[in-house]
Amino acid sequence: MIYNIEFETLPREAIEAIQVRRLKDTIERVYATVPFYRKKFDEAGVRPADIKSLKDLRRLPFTAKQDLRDNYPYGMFAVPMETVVRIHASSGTTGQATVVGYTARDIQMWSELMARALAAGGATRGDIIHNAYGYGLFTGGLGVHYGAERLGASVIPISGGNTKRQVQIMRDFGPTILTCTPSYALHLGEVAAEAGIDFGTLRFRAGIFGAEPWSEEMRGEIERKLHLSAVDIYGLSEVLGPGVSIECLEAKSGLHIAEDHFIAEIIDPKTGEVLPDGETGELVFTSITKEAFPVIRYRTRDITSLDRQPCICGRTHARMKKVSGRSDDMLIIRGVNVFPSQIESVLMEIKEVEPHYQLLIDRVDNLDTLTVRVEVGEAAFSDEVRKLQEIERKIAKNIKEFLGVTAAVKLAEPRSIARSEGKAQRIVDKRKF
Ligand code: DLL
Repeated sequence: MIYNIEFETLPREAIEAIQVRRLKDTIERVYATVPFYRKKFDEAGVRPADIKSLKDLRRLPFTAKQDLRDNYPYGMFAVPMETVVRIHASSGTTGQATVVGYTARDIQMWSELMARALAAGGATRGDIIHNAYGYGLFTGGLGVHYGAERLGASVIPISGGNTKRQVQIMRDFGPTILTCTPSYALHLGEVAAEAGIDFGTLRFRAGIFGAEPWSEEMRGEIERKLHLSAVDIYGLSEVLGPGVSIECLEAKSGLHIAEDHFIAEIIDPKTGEVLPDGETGELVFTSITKEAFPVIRYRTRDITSLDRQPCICGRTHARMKKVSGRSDDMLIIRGVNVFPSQIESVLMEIKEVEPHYQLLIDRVDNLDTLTVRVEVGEAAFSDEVRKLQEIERKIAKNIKEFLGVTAAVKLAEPRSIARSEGKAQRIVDKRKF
């Protein structure tokens, strides 16, 4: 179902007309209210009046995560604190957390975009949404929550953790839509199985999973194990939270970006040059409706490409490909660039292994080493050692053949790799740079 038929199906020219108008307003506003932007624009020699078309956006400087850190906690806010009604922060796993704020109108806009997203993922007023994204500073829990209420669905605000209890609630309350990270979805499946509950007997129809990269193969695994249709939802705190883009249930072919609120660009991460549609690079967002925390050309570090062709579902907003990884998560192993998601795809093709893995990177005698730890299923684990070694060799061979890197593969016992309640931590890089 299309939640906002008027805005989600606008012809391209109309989308662009809205974008230009809102972009001009935003640029004027941030120039007047955020000293950081005024200084950057002055240094680049651009005045708000110079921004007359979407192409002119390119004249503006980028904003990076470091800029937000330098202005920690509230330096990038464009409104006085009295009008800020909510504060969130990004997880901060890769350094100091960044703080973001919302006015009452921002929260309304976010709820609208999340209602659109949930509807695109298959939710309706009649659904019961089991929301296992974490509630708190992380935007996942509350973002989905407000969207679910706006849509008129019933939301179970279960948050992450306490997995055994979650499984009981799933059985007793009959939820029909599951929202959580893809790694936590798999964990819920395992814990349900341990408790003797078959996901196939639950009422779930669809799952709306995101907040971390997951491959097509992982989607297949989740759909098989959890007996539901899985769609991908994307977002980041700095730009909004969840709801920046979403796959539609009909096509599952790229994530529709809410283009009436965000302008997306793809750039070459090295040169900053804007790349044409279809080319892969770093995703950059400019928010054009946010009041408290507008961002101008924010570099997400996420790697993807854009497609502006209308979708079979009727939505006209540009689609971004499933994110293949972050430019700062890209592993460079002896000079070869590899994304963890590519390794995931290779692993998921091997039927004996489970979707739980860890990548350990180290440097021994000045040479990078990659060790892939992956769990085997119960059945394979009881096989002879020789058979296990054969599986290890097969995985190493496939990684070498498809990705060009040499990896040491170590099969791990079932359930031996730590499970996550939110974003999975799959990379351990011990190299000192
Ligand atoms: O993860 C917001 C969110 C919550 C999205 C719930 C979807 C569902 P942050 O904690 O700020 O915000 O992390 C943002 O997570 O730049 C990506 O690198 C990654 N990410 C988010 N969604 C996806 C996805 C939330 N669907 C960072 N695929 C982003 C791949 C994703 N990566």
